[in-house]
Amino acid sequence: MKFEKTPGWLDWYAGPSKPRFKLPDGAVDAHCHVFGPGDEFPFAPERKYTPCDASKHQLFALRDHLGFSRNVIVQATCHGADNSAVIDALAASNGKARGIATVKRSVTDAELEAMHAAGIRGVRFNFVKRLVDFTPKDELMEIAGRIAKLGWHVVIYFEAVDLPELMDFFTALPTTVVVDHMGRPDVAKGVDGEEFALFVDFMRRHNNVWSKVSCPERLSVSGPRALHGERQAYRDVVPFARRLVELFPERVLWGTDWPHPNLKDHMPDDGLLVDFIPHIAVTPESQYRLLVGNPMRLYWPEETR
Ligand code: 0GY
Repeated sequence: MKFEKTPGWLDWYAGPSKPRFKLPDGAVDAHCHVFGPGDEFPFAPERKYTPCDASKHQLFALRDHLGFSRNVIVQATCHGADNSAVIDALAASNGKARGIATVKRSVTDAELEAMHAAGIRGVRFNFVKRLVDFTPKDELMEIAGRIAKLGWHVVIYFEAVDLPELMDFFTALPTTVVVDHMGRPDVAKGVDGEEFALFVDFMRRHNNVWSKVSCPERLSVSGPRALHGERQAYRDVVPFARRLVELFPERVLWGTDWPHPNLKDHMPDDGLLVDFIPHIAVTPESQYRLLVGNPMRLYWPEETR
């Protein structure tokens, strides 16, 4: 089926630079997506946007170009609860990818078990209103209870202003909980502001909560400018990510977010994004935990025992 992209859609950047930062051996890109291709894996009727295609082959080529070894592929909302594109990518990865699915209450135990065999290790609950329609919390809690039995975790995506209202639900989840993109702080409010303090407190009080210290390109106000010939872009996001890496070194993950859905003003150079990492994880030990130790413990525990 032929799909028309959402007007103004920015396609992923096809000529990423080589990062200067050398990723540690075995590094995991713990947040990325595949889109279609639409003629093979049609986008969902209930989607809020129609993206460009971004195939598994293109994702794996980026992985190799940047120096990653593995991917965690997160179901994007444009595919609704049809996880076939992610599962197809997992099957083609030679065990080098795991996945996060979106499921409905109607999913059967047999379907969940088949997803587990394919490499799915969690479900994503999305509370970003521009991306999804509302799902009742009792339905999500029921799903969380069922997937907990498989040893999966819950990935949550929300905007920082909504955290107070969602806190009781999040703290009642019976699994490890992984927050996308640091809970999307408004960086203009400052790393010591009340909003980010609430998020830090959430992680401090609940040691089942992890965070992806990802998406500076989405959160930055200062933008991609590299100053003084350096390759450090998105400087205003550094203090936020660095704070989480330093406070919770064993509960942070990093991902490219390729192919970067819904960006409005620029498409990042993924090589430059990788060069953001040594500014937020400043020692080889913290880099290893962020990129290898933590994601391996969560997604490939059988290889870390
Ligand atoms: C991201 C962020 C976004 C989109 C999705 O599933 C999605 O559609 O996650 C967004 O628009 O902020 O993590 O890719």
